[in-house]
Amino acid sequence: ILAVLSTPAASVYTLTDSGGLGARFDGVGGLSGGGATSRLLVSYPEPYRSQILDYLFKPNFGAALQILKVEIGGDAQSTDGSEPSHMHSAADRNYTRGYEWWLMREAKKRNPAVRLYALPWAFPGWVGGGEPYPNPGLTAAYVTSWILGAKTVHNLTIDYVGIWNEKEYDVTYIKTLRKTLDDSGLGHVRIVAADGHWLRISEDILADPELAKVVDIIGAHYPGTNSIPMARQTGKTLWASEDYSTFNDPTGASCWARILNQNYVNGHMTSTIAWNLIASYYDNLPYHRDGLMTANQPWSGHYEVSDPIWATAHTTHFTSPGWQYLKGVGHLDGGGSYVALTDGKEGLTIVIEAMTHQYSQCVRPLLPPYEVKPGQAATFQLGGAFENITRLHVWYSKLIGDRTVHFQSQDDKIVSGGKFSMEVAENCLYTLTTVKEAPPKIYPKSPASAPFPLPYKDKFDGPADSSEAPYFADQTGVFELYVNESSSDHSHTLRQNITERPIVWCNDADSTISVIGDYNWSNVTVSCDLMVESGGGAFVAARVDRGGCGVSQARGVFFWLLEDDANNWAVSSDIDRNDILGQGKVNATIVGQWHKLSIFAKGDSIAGSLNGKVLFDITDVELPSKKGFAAIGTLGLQKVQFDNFSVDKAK
Ligand code: 147
Repeated sequence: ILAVLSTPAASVYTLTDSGGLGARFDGVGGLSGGGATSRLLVSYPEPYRSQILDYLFKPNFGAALQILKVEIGGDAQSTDGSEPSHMHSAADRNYTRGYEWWLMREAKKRNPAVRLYALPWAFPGWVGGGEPYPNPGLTAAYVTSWILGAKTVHNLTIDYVGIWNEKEYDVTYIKTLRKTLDDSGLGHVRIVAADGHWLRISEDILADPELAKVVDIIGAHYPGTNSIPMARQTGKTLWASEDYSTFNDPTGASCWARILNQNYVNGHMTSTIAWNLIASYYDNLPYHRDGLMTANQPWSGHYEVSDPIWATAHTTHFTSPGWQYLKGVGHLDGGGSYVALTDGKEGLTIVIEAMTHQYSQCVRPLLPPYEVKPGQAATFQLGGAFENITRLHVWYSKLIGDRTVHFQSQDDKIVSGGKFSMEVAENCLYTLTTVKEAPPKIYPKSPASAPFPLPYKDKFDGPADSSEAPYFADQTGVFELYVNESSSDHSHTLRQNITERPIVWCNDADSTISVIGDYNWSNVTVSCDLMVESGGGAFVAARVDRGGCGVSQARGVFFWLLEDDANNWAVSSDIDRNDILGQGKVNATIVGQWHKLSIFAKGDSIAGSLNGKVLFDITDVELPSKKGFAAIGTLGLQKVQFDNFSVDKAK
C-alpha cells in the first residue's frame, strides 16, 4: 500500500487523430558537403564502401535517411575542403566531377524514394563578382544546369534546391531561379530559402506575395529547436535545413535525438538535416567527426557506425516522408519530449526522448537549462484511429557513457483499452510503433584502425574512383586527374584547374593546396614531379598543420619552385611565404618544364632537392609546425601538373 501511495501519478498523454492531424513529416536527412565531408568515402575498398552506404541509406537497416542534401561544388573551401564545380568556366560543363553524383546514385540505389536537395556554398568566379547576384539569370542558369546534369547524366531527380548557404540571398535571384527551373522543365523542384536565419526571409515572404509564391520551404540552420511566430505566419513548411554538427559520441547522438523530436514539438519543423552525413574527412580538419558516423580511413577499411546512426533509426525505420505528425505531441511533464506520426491509416509511430541537459548539448546554439526526472512514469491514451491498437513494437536506446544500448528490440507493449504505461528513463530513446520490423542484421566489425601506410606513391595513372586522386583533400583550388595526350613520360597527371578566384564561402588561401596522409607525420620525405604550365609557381610540403577555413594560416615546411628572376626556389614555414627559411636561384627553366621537388624533414632538420640536387640542408631550425600532412599546391590560381607523388619516412 505504501509503495502504491508513494508512486507519483503517471502523467497521461493523449494521442488521437480525431480533431485532425498536424503537419506533414518531410523526413530526416544528412548533408554531404559544405564541404568535402565525404571526400575519403569514395576511396573505400569493397565490401566496406557498400556496407557504409547501407548504414546510411538502406531502408530499415541503419540511419535509413530519407533526404540526402549535397553541396553543389563551387571550387572553393567550404569547411573541410573544396568541392569541384560542374562549370569551372562559363564554357565548361562536366557532370562527373567529385563524388556527390556518385553518392546520390548510391543513395537512390538503396532507397529510390530518398529525396535529394542541393545547395551551393561557393560559386566559380565567372558566375558573379564576389557574390552571385549581379546577373541573376546567369546564376540561375548555372544552378539549373547542375540539376539538369543530374537528370541527363545520372538519371537523378533533384527535389529541392537552396540559394547560397548561410549568405545573403537576393529576392530577384530567387524569383529568377523559379522561372529558370520552370522554363527548363523543372517545375517539380521545390525552392528552400534561405539556409540561414528565420527572420528576414519570413519578413520578405510576408511582404512580397510573388516571393511567397516561389519559396516552398523556409530552411533555417541550427534553430535550437525553435522557429519564430513570423515564420509560422508565412504558412510555409519549416525545416531545420542544417543542424547537429556535434561530435558523434553518445552525447552527439542525444543532441540529435532531442532535436529530431523537438524541432517539431517546439519549432514546427518537419525535416531536420544533419551536418554532416558522414565524417569522411581527416580527423584534424575542422569539426572532426561531426557526422552521423565516421569513415575516414579508406586505406584500412576501418569505419565506425556511430551512435547517431541508431538514434536516426528510431524515427526513420518507422515513418516515411508524407506521414503526418499528430497534434497532441509535446513535452513530457518530467522533461523530454514525444512525437507521434501516422500514415493516415492505422499506422502509428511514437518516438520518446528524455535527453538530459548535461548529456545532449549540440555544438550550437546554447541550450537553456532544463530538468529531466530520473525515471518518469508516462501513460499514453490512444484515441480515434488508434483506439483499437492492442500492441506496439518497442525499440530502445540508452545513449549515455559506456553503458550505451543501440536500437534494441524489446518486448511488445500491450495496449489495453487504448492505454499503456511505461517508465521513461533519463538519456533513453524509445520508439513504440505499429510498424513491424525484424532487428537489422548488421555487418561484422570493420577492419582495425590503422595509420596511413608508408611508403605511399601515386603516379596518377588511374583508374580512379572519381575525378580526384585518392586521399588528396583539396583545401584551396581543385586538383583533378588529367591525361596528357602528347606526353610520353607524364601522360597521366594531377592538375590544379582553378584559374579565377571563386565566389568564396570562407577564407581560401592565396595559394592552392591539397593535403594528404597523416597529420601526425613528423619525419618524412615528400617528393613530387611538377610542371608549371604557364606561370606562377608550385610547392611540395610536409608537416602542414591545418586545412579548412583556416587554411590560409597553414604552417609547415613548404618548398617552392617559382617563376621569379631573383629567386626561383624558396622554403618557407607558412603557406603565405611570410617566414622564408631559405631561398635562391638555380639555373633552370621553370615554366613548361618538369622538375622533381623533394622535401625532407626530420626533427629540427630540413632539406630540399631539385631534380636530385640538394638546394638546402638546414639544421637546428625552429619550425612552428612539428607535424602534419604532406601537401602539394600552386603559388596562385595557376594550372600546374603533378606526377609521381611519394611520401616515405625520413631516413
Ligand atoms: C555551418 C556550415 O553551413 C557548414 O558548412 C559547416 O561549416 C558547419 C559546421 O558546424 O557550420 O555554418 C555555420 C557556422 C557557424 C555558425 C552557424 C553555422 N555559427 O557560429 O552560428
